[in-house]
Amino acid sequence: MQRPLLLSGNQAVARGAYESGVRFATGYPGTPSTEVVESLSTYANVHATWSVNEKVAMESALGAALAGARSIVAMKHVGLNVAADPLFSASYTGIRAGFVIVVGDDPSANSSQNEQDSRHYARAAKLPFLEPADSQEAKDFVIAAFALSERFDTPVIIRLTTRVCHSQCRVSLGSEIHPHNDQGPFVPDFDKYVLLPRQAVGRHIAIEKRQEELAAYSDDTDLNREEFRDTSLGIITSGVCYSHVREAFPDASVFKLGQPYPLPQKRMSAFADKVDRVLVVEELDGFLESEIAAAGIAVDGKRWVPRVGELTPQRLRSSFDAGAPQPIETGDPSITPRAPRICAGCQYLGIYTVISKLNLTVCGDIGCYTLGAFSPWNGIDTVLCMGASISMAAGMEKVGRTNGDQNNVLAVIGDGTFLHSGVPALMDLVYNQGRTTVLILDNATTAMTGLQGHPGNGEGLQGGKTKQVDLEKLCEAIGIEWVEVVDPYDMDATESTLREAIAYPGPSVVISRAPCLLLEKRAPIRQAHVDAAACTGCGDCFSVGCIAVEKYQTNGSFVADINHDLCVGCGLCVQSCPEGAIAPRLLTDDPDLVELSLS
Ligand SMILES: Cc1ncc(C[n+]2csc(CCOP(=O)(O)OP(=O)(O)O)c2C)c(N)n1
Repeated sequence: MQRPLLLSGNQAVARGAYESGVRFATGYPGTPSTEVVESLSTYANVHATWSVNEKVAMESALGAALAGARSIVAMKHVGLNVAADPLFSASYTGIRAGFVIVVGDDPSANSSQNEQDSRHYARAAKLPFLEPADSQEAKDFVIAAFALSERFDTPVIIRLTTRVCHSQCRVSLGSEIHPHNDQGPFVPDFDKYVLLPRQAVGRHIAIEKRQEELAAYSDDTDLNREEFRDTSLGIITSGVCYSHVREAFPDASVFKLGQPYPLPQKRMSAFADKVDRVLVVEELDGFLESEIAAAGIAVDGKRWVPRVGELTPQRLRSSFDAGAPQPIETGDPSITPRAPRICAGCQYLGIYTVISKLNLTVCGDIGCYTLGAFSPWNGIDTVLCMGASISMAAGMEKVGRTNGDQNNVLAVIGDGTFLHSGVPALMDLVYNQGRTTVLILDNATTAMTGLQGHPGNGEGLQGGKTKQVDLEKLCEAIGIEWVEVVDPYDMDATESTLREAIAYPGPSVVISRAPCLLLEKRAPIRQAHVDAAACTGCGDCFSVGCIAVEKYQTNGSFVADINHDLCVGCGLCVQSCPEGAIAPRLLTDDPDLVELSLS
């Protein structure tokens, strides 16, 4: 018997998959679920990959399940939108070996563009979902999900929320790894796997029957649990809210749902009969509340449980006492708030300093570069979802966002996001004869979610180089006839190339290429220094927005100074100073490094 381990919910999901004998794991990075696939990549006998996007991930994991190997796919909530098309049809094909879909919801949108509630997908696609409350359950429920998947021939969703994904708890490990449930090679089954219209209707009948069987199972399973205490108040809840309920209402009776969908209707009615008043406590939408009310059980919930933002025991209790949703708690006043900032010396500093001079409407996208929307650049006008920059810019352009003979809409997109969902948008731009300029920020990684590999850098998840996509050739193959690569640390050259691209009477692509500084952490070879006597305090260097450039007061006026704990010697502030008061200074006399610093 192994000792218990302290695991995050994500690591525990991975462990549960490993103990279930999972053979194929894939997904797409995104907070809060990134570490599921990352952890799985460290286990022996698990083939783990990052897919290019969530739709591809869902399809390849289903393919592996149909080919007889237990498979798991993980993504964040908005990723499930991207994968929604195969999700709905995977419900119809069913599985051969167990197939588990992990989705991480993000109440309070800590790292997301919305607060959507993925539970609606389970109902819409007629799939069961399990909702663990902590890391131990995360591991145990994944094992249960594989069994459920194979018993009912269905994909099973594990729904997590940020707090469960990232909190660490003691997890008792399985004493032995379950043997691989290898179902052998793919066996054709035309009526099941070839979803043509007639087959689809046949499968729909089967899925409705499966729903009834799953509902009966939900009434039976010990994944759902009644806890009777004081019966004047009965609370129905699931996931992390269970812990909040136990803390805020320690005496209340609780029906804890581990398999909230389909609902255990009979047991729920019996629970309601035994308590005086039934409350439903859930984060985000009133999903359970409407399901339970539709089953004819009188409940109370979203009248006072907040729909917006994460719950805490305190917020839950104060909302209950007030009889109305209370606002999201603000942070601890003794902690100074720290806004997310672009790293010192990042290529994006130079890019947004240039963009802010061009007087363009900028359709942005999702990645570290979204931070260009903030001061001092105010360099982005729209952010919607991954890949939307190019298509939104194309739409704006079509209805006249042009200025004489110059298009004044720019799409800005990272290399990872371009490969995720920007490529079809670029193809559409060419096909529909747009003339938008697309700026691809190639930093050779998926920086925002933790430096994952993607086809643009050709780095595989389990080590080793794979094939690398050539972005210039890809754009040319799509039909872009004007493609230029710029060095973002040369702001003058970047500006003139962008101006040329914008004036070009056709679609154009500028690729800004410089590796993310976090890829290769090394001591700087040179750093910027300010000659305080020459600094006039004009503030032009602050417009670069580098956190290493600081203001300090001397004789009643402000001058610039460089924080040498942060400066990486990128030279952008040097270029921004009209007085020549900032200069690079070498930190080494090693001739090889000196040459490197000049190249
Ligand atoms: C559909 C979807 N999947 C995943 C994410 C999480 N996510 C945010 S930004 C990003 C990729 C950023 O990579 P890149 O475009 O290369 O920009 P970088 O952060 O490197 O600047 C991802 C995966 C998301 N927001 N939406």
